[in-house]
Amino acid sequence: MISLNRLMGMPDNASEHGYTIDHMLEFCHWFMLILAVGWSIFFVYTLFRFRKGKSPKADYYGVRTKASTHIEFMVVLIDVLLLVGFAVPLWSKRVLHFPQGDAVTVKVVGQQFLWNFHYPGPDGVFGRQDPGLISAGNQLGLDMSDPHSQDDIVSLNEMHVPVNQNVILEITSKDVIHSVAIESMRIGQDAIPGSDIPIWFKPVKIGTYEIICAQLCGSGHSGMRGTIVVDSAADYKGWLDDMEKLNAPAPAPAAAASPAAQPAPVAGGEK
Ligand SMILES: [Cu+2]
Repeated sequence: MISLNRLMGMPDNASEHGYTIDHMLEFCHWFMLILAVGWSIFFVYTLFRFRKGKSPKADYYGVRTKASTHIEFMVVLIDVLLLVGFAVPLWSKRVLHFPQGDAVTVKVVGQQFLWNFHYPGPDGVFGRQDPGLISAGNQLGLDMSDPHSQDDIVSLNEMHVPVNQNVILEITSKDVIHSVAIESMRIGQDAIPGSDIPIWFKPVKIGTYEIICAQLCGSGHSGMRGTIVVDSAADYKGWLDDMEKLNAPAPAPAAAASPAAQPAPVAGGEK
């Protein structure tokens, strides 16, 4: 059967739950197509049926038949079914049943015009942050005096996640409202300053996919793109190890040689 989702340019699904959304969208597209064709035929029919020579005097009530009442009832019934039977249960599963245990948690911080992806590092604890410490080399204001901050990993515009493992994204923004949209994972969520909003998914296909900002956020909005790389478990670990080395604080120089030594910038923080 022809896939209307694909004809309309939807990228292939790469998440565990995505097929349920695809089924619903596919059904909606076919339903809308049938409605559009049906109403178009009806419209052409009315042009002939109520032409000038045949038309009765215009009134406020029109012509009602049993068939038109049945069609209206069917449309309402299908709309209610879509909402109550599909959309609400799907949505409640996304927001009420978060995975526990082994999920990978990544903080996603939007800013004009890039994405910061913040990992807790080997200790599994996100380090303390302080907006007062934000600088060109420390985009997230990590407080390096906190031991938990020292192994944190920050990646710009590139997020890595392991395949077949639940991923929780905690989404926020540093400036204006942005919106994380990962179409291949069939998820999206606004990034709102002052709010940490979690969403989750389970990637099931290794590959590289696009992350876009879906909320007009300023002159560089169209360039606010990132990538999500779904790795095998081994590749994911390799990437984390590489990033850890890149993010590691530089060895403290001799006090006499450089009295004004600053904490090392987080990786990629100079873009
Ligand atoms: Cu944006």
